[in-house]
Order: sequence, then C-alpha cells, then structure tokens
Amino acid sequence: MTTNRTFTMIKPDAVANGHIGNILAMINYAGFKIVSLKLTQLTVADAQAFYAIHKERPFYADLVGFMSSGPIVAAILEKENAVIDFRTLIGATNPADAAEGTIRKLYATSLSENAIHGADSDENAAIEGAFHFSGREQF
Ligand code: RTP
Ligand code: MG
Repeated sequence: MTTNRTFTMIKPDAVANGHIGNILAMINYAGFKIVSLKLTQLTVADAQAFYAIHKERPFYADLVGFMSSGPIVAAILEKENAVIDFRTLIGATNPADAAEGTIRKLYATSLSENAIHGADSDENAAIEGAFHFSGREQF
C-alpha cells in the first residue's frame, strides 16, 4: 500500500451540466485528497497534445473538439492506489457499461461525452499533472 497520485479532468459536458460540486464531493467521499485544482479550458493544440496517444484513432478529432469546447476542472488527487481506485470510481469508458454508483454512470451522457477523465498509469498521471500544474500549484 503506497500513497500515490492520479490526475483527473471533469470534462466539458459535466461542467456545462452543473456537476462540478457533486463530482468533487464523490471524489472526496471516496477518500481522495485534492493536491491541485483549477477551472481552465484546453485550446485545440492543448487537447491535441494531451490526447496525442490517440492520434491514430478514428475518434481523435471528435475527442479534441469536445475536450477544447468549454471549461474543464483539472485536478491532481492523492490516495493509496490512486490510479486504480480512481478508475474504479469513474467507471467504464462507455456509461452504458459503467457500474451503478460510478461517476460516469451518474453523469456521463455518451461514450464520447463521458463526464470525467482518469489517468491510466502512475507514469501518465505524473505527465498529465505536470501538463496542467506547476510545482508551486501542487500541495
Ligand atoms: P479517459 O482517458 O478520458 O479517462 O477515458 P478512458 O481511459 O476510459 O478511455 P480512452 O480509451 O483513453 O479514450 C479517451 C476518451 O476518448 C473518447 N472515446 N470516444 N467514440 C469512441 O469510440 C470513443 N472512444 C473513446 C472518450 O471520451 C474517452 O474517455
Ligand atoms: Mg484513457
């Protein structure tokens, strides 16, 4: 059991639909400490860079357009087993497959507009956190 960190974004759909407060409450209730937090918006270039790993996928252009379409909440979170436990809390990528009580089951509207992002590894969590936050912004 090691205490470690993950990175999340509340996506533009969930921000636009007024779910920031409820989602942050679920994150806190699940035992995550907020290390960094901001309301921000990705430019198209930011979204292309952030999701570069998916650039050959057919959904890449839609994903970049969606993720740069409005404000997001970016956060670094800390907890034992943060990456894996957070992906459990958010649920499957497609909300139709997400378990009851997960953030995506409650707040996602579709496969492409699925309310929240969770880093998929410790390494990517560190890269994604550094993309959004300076050292001074990580508490
Ligand atoms: P995320 O990175 O946002 O936490 O999501 P994930 O790991 O569950 O899913 P990933 O495979 O990394 O896909 C990134 C995001 O791309 C959108 N997507 N659209 N239309 C499609 O077939 C499709 N597939 C994926 C989703 O917004 C997904 O979260
Ligand atoms: Mg992913």
